[in-house]
Amino acid sequence: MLLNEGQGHLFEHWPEPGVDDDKKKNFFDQVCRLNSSYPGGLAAYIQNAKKLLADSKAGQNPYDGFTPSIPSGEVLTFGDDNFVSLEAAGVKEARNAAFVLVAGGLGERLGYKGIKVALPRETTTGKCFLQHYIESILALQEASCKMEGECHTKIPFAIMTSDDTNALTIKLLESNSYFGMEPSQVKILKQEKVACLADNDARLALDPNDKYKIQTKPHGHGDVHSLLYSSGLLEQWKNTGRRWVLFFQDTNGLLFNAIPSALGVSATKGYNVNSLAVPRKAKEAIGGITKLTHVDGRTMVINVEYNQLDPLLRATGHPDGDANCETGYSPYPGNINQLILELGPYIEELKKTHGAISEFVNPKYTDSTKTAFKSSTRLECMMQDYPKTLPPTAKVGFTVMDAWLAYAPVKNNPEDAAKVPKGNPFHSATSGEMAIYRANSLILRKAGAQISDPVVSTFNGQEVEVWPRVTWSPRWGLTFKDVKQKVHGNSSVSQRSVLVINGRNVVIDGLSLDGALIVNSVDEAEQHVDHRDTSEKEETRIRGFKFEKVEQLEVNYTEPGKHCLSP
Ligand code: UGB
Repeated sequence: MLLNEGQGHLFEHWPEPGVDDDKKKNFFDQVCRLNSSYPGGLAAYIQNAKKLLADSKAGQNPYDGFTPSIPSGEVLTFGDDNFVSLEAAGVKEARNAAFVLVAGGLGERLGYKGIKVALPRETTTGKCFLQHYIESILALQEASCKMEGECHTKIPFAIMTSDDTNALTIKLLESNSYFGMEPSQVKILKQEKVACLADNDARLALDPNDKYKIQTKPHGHGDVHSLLYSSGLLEQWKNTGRRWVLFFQDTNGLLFNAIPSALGVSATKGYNVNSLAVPRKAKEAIGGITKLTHVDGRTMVINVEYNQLDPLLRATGHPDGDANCETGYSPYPGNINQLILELGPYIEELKKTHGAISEFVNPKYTDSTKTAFKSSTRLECMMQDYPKTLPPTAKVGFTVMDAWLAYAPVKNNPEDAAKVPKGNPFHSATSGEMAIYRANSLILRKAGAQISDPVVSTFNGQEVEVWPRVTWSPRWGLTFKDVKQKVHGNSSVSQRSVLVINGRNVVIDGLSLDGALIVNSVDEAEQHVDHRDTSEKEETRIRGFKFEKVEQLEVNYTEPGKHCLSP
């Protein structure tokens, strides 16, 4: 097969039989892995690569023939009656859901060496992203089952890892007893890398350090579809009555604020595909959801990556390109890569495609003749491109929510974050943590509590609002209705306060907090940390501050019942 596909160069340097036989066997083992992990096998990979490389050389734009226009979708307003009823509908449906976390990326942009799901979501409690995600799924499971009067459902949770993240993800789960989830609920799917391409003829590149090894690189988060299909998980989920598959990314600490209502939208609108989106600042480094109309009449509502949206707009009669409109935002909502797919139609589609996703290639050429590459390249794919192969009858929608409520990813290192244009979000560890406190403070405010205004502070060159450090466990505040029922209007929290709420039945009544409840009460809560200070832990350096734990009041109730906490 390799010879048929023009890969004879891979064997040119091979010595006669009997020499290096073990290494040759390892070579074919790798070829087998590369062959079985790609829909259609390695031959299909090489053929797809030849076509995409030829298109790239010819300067063909994948959006040729398409005109972009502003799409229309569901726009939700946090806390209004519609939002509250959608949240209730979503919680009800949650017992029919399965969750999929794509966590194969290493976070090179963040400049953090560990796995991103092990990073603290916020440093008041120090709980990591993975713990928060699992606790959120368990809280949904508990609430959903309670609503339906049953208690058997276990919501499945799949995690896509890669060679870069697999061992550390498993270790994190095992050393923390799966954060309370039953181990059988969790399925790990490891994505394989794909072969690198050395030239325009799609000749596979050999590893510079090992002539019996094909060089490989990540294929992208789009692999999740073929892995779910080939693992048989989707059929298994269908057979146990699942109806929805919810995909999400590794470091968005606000995401679960949006899940109940977005799932409610999917269920009430009957969407086969529902993408979550937030208002997006022009040129912000997240994809824009766009309606594309082809000259042949086809239309689709799809994510257009940030680096392609601006040129596409300029080429189709919008001389300002990707620009903010009168609202101060781009008219193209920002894709936050949280997809809700209806399982039945999803399986039917994957039976046809086996999970293959539309791919792209991004070679860096040595010069304008485009004949040679600076370094090897590979095909890539993105999970949000799934709708590209769907028939026009598919119900594809999207749901827009406020960014303060739903989106605060941790992607950028301090230096890059500090260079983000003023007014655009930093998407750093610093802003990701501050966004949690801001969202929780705003939710408490909306529930009627008096929450002081934030102060503005600069950490690692990023000016952020510092709200009271309010954080709670998902079981306490899963939906706005839950929070509203548990917070009475006669409560207040000052800016310098820390409030950690754990436990489902805590009611906040008559609280006047100017200090720390459960965790730390400090004047200078955050100590500045320079990201170049190597004496600090890496996870602290990338956020630019740490808590000085001076004094704390922690109350543990071992018996249920009414307890009164006196000043
Ligand atoms: N990931 C994998 O699991 N495997 C891989 O091979 C690669 C990544 P990035 P990206 O929400 O801000 C996406 O690198 O791809 C996981 C959208 O394309 O953080 O640059 C990885 O672990 C973009 O439209 O993001 O941009 C992580 O969980 C916009 O929505 C996830 O995939 C943007 O995210 C995303 O990987 C955003």
